Amino acid sequence: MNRTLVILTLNEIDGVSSIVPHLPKSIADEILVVDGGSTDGTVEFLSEQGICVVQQDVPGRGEAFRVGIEHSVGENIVFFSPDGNEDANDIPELFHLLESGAEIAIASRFLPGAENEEDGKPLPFRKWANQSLSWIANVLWNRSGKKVTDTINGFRGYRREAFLSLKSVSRGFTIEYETTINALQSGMRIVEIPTIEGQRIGGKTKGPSWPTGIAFLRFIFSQISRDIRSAFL
Ligand SMILES: Nc1nc2c(ncn2[C@@H]2O[C@H](COP(=O)(O)OP(=O)(O)OP(=O)(O)O)[C@@H](O)[C@H]2O)c(=O)[nH]1
Ligand SMILES: [Mg+2]
Repeated sequence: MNRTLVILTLNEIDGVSSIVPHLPKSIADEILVVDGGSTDGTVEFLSEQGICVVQQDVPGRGEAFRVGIEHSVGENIVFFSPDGNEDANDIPELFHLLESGAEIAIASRFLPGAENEEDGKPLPFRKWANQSLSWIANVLWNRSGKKVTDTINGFRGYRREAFLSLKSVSRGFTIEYETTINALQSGMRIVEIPTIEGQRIGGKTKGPSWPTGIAFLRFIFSQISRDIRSAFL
C-alpha cells in the first residue's frame, strides 16, 4: 500500500458534504477519516458514504495526525481538511512529491502563484502572523539555504517513517509547525508546491486566532529553551 489520504474533521458537515463525495476513489489506496468528536452529523454522513472513520480518544488536531498515522498503512500519507480551505486537486501532486523523494510535501499559500484566503484584505492579520512564524522558523532552525515558505499549513504529506522519526508531541494546532521545525533541524527534505487557499464553506473555526497564536508563541519559547538546554547540558 502506497498512498493514504487522512481526512481530519471536527464538526465539518457543510464542508464534508460538499467536498468528500467529489473526491475520486482512486485518489489514494486508502482513505481514512480521523474525527475529533463531531456532533453535527459529520460522522454519520461519512459512514453512509462507506468511508472508514476513526474517533480520537484524546482531543486535538495534533493528536489527530498521530491517530491517522497509527490507523493507516500507506508509506505516503497526505492530510486533508475538508472545510473549503484546501484544494483537493493538489492531493495527487503531494503524493507524487513524496514518491519522488520528499520526506515532507507542503502545499504553500505563500509561494509565487499561490493564494492565501486573506489576499485582497486590507489588513490580512492571519496571513502576516503565518508569515512571521515561517520567518522565525527559517531564521532560527533552517540551515539548508532553501526557505520553507509555509511552515504551518496543514495541507501536507509525510513519508511514514519521516513522521514517526519526528516524534511529535503537539496536541493541537502547533503540530505542523513542530514537525516542520524538527524536520528542518534534522535536515529532512521538505518540498513545497503553490496552492490556492479557499474560504471556509460553513461551520466555525476550530483554531480561533488568539488562543492559537498564544499556543504558537509558547511553542516557540519551549523549542528555544529545549535547544539552549541541549547546547549546555
Ligand atoms: N480530527 C480532528 N480534526 C480537527 C480538530 N480540530 C480541527 N480539526 C479539523 O482540522 C481542520 C482545520 O481546522 P480549522 O478550524 O479549519 O482551522 P483553520 O483552517 O486554521 O481555520 P479556518 O480559517 O476557520 O478554516 C478542519 O477540517 C477541522 O475540522 C481535532 O481536534 N480533531
Ligand atoms: Mg480551515
